[in-house]
Amino acid sequence: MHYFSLVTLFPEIVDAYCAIGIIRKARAAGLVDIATFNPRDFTNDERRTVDDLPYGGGPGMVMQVAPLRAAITAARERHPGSYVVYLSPQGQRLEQGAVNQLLANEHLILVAGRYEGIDERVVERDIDAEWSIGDYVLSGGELPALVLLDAIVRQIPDVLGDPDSAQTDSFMGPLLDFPHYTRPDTVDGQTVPFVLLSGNHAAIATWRLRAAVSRTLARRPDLLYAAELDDETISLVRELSEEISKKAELKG
Ligand code: 4FL
Repeated sequence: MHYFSLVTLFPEIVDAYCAIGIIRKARAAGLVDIATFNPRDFTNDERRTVDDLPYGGGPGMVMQVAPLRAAITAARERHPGSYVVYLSPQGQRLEQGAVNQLLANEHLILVAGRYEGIDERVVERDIDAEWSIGDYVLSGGELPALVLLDAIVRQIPDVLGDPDSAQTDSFMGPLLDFPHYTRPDTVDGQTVPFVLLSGNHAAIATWRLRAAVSRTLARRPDLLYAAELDDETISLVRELSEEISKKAELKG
């Protein structure tokens, strides 16, 4: 069993997402246990205050230490081996490699903050790691926390019906995914590449690898430089990049 606790002022967002699709099935199968902790439930004042003005001035509000720390502490009590992740624009950029490593924790506590952020003393004392899902501004950390949760749950053995699909998706290898098609074979004059209808599995595998390399070269060449490639892929990269530079010479 993998335990996940999400610390959020908006548990409804988390509950809604986790009640559908792959995550719902993983919960029903007893593979994951997901709970939410709302800092507002750990306040003592009449107004259930969770934030206050920033020291030093400036716009917006900052989440206070006490309710947030109490929520994280309550989450820790669910299950030992807690590892606390704060989703924030100041974190390291999340990639598949980090997702796969985070999977090793028995109990992940994901802390979602509001945009102006949380009191830094929580980061200092209560947070083990800070991760960002990308360089853009959101209204809160709930979506990033769900992005991370979703990415991790998909990697838990037995969660996906087909054990191959976690392996063949983009970013599990060094290449982007190849294009996909389904019935009908012609729609509004658009056809499916003939080889995919041929039943020749070797030819299909070759076409798909070629399409994946060609796409990766065109859209994300950075992935190819970073990766260790097998010999077949290396020779395809050479061949297809020569094609691309010849086309560029003709145009230029
Ligand atoms: C968190 C953005 C992680 C990107 C607002 C509050 C954020 C975020 N990655 N924006 N948290």
